[in-house]
Amino acid sequence: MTLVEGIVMVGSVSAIAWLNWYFFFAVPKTQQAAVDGAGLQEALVRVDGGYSPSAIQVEAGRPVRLSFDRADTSGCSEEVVLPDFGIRKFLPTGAVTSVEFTPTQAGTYQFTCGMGMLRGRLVVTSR
Ligand SMILES: [Cu+2]
Repeated sequence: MTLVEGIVMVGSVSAIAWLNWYFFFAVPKTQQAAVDGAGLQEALVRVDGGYSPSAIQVEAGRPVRLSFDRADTSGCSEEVVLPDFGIRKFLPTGAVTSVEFTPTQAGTYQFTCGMGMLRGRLVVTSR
């Protein structure tokens, strides 16, 4: 094996290890949604190769507005899906698109891109 081949191999192995860690073990930072005077729970999620923040905490029984600010142009992120709330929405690049719903049950609900590759979580706590 040449030196270059060795470097490529070590590089590939560490890239694969990092990807596995990133997708399966990284604990997303949970952000508490802001609550306005009317009780609406709002969070702004940046969409740029992933969701940031990727975990949002809200309370059950109050309306939620998630606003997705899509910065990237990859086809992957052009849709956001919240299957538990029956929501599938197109996100134009460079725009903020909001979805509104009211979670009634505490639990953890996923939101994903149209293909289920990008993932975020909505953590619903009981009041
Ligand atoms: Cu995707």
